[in-house]
Amino acid sequence: MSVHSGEGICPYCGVGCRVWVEADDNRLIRVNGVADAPANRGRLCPKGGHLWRVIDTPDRLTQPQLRRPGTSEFHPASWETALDTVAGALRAVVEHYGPESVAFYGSGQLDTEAVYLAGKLFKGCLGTNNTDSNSRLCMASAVAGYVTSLGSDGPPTCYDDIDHATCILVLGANMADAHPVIWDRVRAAKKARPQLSILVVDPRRTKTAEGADLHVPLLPGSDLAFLNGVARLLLDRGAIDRAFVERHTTGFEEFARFLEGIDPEACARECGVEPGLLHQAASAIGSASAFLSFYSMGANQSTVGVWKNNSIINLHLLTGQIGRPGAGPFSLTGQPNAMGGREAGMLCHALPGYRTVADPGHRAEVERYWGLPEGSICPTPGLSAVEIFRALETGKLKAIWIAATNPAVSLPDLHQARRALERAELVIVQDPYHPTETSRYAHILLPAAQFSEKEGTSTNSERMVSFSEQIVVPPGVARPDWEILAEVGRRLELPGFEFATTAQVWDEFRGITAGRPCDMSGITAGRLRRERHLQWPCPSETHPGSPRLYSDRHFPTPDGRARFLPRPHMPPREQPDREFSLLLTTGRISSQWHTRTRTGKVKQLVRAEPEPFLEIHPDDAQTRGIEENDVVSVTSRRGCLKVRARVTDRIAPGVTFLAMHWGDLFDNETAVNYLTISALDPISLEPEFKCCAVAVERWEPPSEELTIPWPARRPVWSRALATARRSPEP
Ligand SMILES: Nc1nc2c(c(=O)[nH]1)N[C@H]1C(S)=C(S)[C@@H](COP(=O)(O)OP(=O)(O)OC[C@H]3O[C@@H](n4cnc5c(=O)[nH]c(N)nc54)[C@H](O)[C@@H]3O)O[C@H]1N2
Ligand SMILES: Nc1nc2c(c(=O)[nH]1)N[C@H]1C(S)=C(S)[C@@H](COP(=O)(O)OP(=O)(O)OC[C@H]3O[C@@H](n4cnc5c(=O)[nH]c(N)nc54)[C@H](O)[C@@H]3O)O[C@H]1N2
Ligand code: SF4
Ligand SMILES: [Mo]
Repeated sequence: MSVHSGEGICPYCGVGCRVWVEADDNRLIRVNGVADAPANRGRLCPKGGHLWRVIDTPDRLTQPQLRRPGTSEFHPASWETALDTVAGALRAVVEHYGPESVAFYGSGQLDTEAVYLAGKLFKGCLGTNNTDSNSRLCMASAVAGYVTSLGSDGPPTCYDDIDHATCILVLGANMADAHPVIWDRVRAAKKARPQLSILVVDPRRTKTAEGADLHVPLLPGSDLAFLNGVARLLLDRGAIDRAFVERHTTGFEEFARFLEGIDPEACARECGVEPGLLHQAASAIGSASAFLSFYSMGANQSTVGVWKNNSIINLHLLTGQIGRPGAGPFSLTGQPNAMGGREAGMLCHALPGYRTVADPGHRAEVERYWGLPEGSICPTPGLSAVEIFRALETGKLKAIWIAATNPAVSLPDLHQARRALERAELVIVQDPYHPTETSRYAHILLPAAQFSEKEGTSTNSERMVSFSEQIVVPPGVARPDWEILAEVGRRLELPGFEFATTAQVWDEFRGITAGRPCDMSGITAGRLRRERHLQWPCPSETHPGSPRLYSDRHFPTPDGRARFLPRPHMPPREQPDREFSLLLTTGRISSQWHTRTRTGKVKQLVRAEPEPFLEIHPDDAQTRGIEENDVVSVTSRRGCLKVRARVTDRIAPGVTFLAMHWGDLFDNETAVNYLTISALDPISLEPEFKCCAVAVERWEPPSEELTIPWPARRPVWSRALATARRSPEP
């Protein structure tokens, strides 16, 4: 028996809980919270606690696999063969169709080392900015909100602010289910200081809303009306920090004029709530000595997602509530390393160190750092997530490399996304598991080592950069994501992929952040391995790290001032009508993680909520003859699915809710994204997952089996495949 143990960061949510992992004979046997960890102080939620059960499962992908053209059969291949095939196929596609014909679609679940190398490979060396991430479905609106209002991305706050705040606004976030360990800290603060006021703005009476002093159950998509109404009331009450506004902001006069045209009564009508709720919210915010706001997908996943972010920040600027303990706009990050992805430039407009491809100075700096000729990096942003899948369907894009995300469940308007995957000439999927809904479309499957099987670095919601140790050996020949990317770079004979260790990749990356707002240059690989975690900015090796940004009230805009941005209310893209008379909103439940490739295998978690359900208000159920547990069909302009009804007054009349977790690998065609709309925020290009119009009816006949047709065409890279096959198999 060989018991060994080590520490890592939970690979689920952006809270970033530090876990202590124990293994016996290379199998995980226990996961506990680390007592002195700054984020979780020993706590874990049930997903984290059951983590050890999801690593060693029968569906682990242990060997690279290649698909026989025109069939659904995969056969195992050696790494040599698989990597030669990937390199040969990418080279063939780029030579035949040009660099814009390939894309990398990654995720906030890749470690920073992998994201950094993906960017270097595609943006630096292959010459295409088509690298995007599922963060486009998630944090893109928050990124653009911070950049436009404050001058740079990066939450200015930290978790300890909870202990200093006197008023906490939670808008479009269900913290009790989605960021449970942080919600525990909010609850503990409330218990210690009952005068702390908690406001929750959410169309549903969630567990989070139940813990609030004030719940505003606004209609999906009406947040701008709410936020502008509250801002107007703050102005009327004189609850404004004039000195802060004068010294540290621009655009106040224009914003005040805009607010003069705002009628709080009309705003309340737009939100479908009593005007008194807006007055109560303004009173709580206006009288707070430290005002902290948390927001997440209810703000971001909207065609006005960036504007919602700007309008939340407007409230903080009006009241001077930023850059000091207990105050600030705190966008909650979804995934364990979505922050790292932002820092390393995964999004299609970005470069490492919060740089952009559009900025000639930024391009030149990165080209120099990478030792590439001037002009190597393309000056125009690449395709974003939804655009990638649109371009795959039209044939503009030919090849896609997908890592650490399951787009065949998580993209909006899923029938479109699946048509795109079917049409693609080359699909490479890099995942620890097979099959997944996405891996079934792959031509080449690359087995990824996952949590506890590799070392790596990630950044959580509060800018805390943390190191995770390798504790066990990956199954079969699975390898860390960064190693796979580096191997392909070397096979393509590209410069700059000669790394022997994870630490070398990290040290190269941190160097490129020097002098940038997310300066991590003082966070060396050695320091991270000794000190375990450090908060950026951390510009030197003796710097202790920074819990907060903007403590000096200086913002990274050209004039050093934060900007007021007047943002009028705009309705969601799709409105209910006679045919599709209800609004559908979507989100999470506490026991499951995204598309269930891991949490769906833990019976203790599955038991909590074994199957998908539609939340519908009793009035809407009654008019449709629907009773609790009836199977209902939910239909939008894009698709239809059948689930059981949960009749509840936790949701407003006219609104329905489905969780995003169920797909159709283990489940029966119940992916919510068959229904959702792919309308995008024009600035952040984030889709409107939180609002579309649906019809709901009672349903009886049995459901049909799902079949996915396999592509039959001969792809342009099939020669590469044929050559590669001749090399010996394992
Ligand atoms: N258990 C669990 N936790 C998770 C995840 C998971 O899959 N499972 N995923 C992680 C990830 S990647 C993310 S991004 C986060 C997301 O974390 P959250 O954003 O908190 O989660 P959601 O449930 O998507 O949405 C939050 C709330 O927004 C509300 N909402 C819908 N429309 C609107 C609207 O127009 N306005 C307002 N104000 N509210 C609205 C919904 O009713 C819902 O309660 O969770 C992370 N944590
Ligand atoms: N309707 C609706 N749709 C949504 C949302 C919503 O609120 N409503 N939310 C959106 C948001 S915010 C998000 S973040 C997305 C999430 O959507 P996805 O990213 O598609 O969901 P996951 O199930 O987390 O997929 C992660 C994949 O990575 C694999 N994986 C795990 N660890 C590793 C690793 O170390 N390396 C590699 N290579 N692979 C690994 C897992 O097995 C899994 O297949 O969904 C989006 N879709
Ligand atoms: S709160 Fe998030 S990071 Fe912490 S254990 Fe739960 S899922 Fe993991
Ligand atoms: Mo997310």
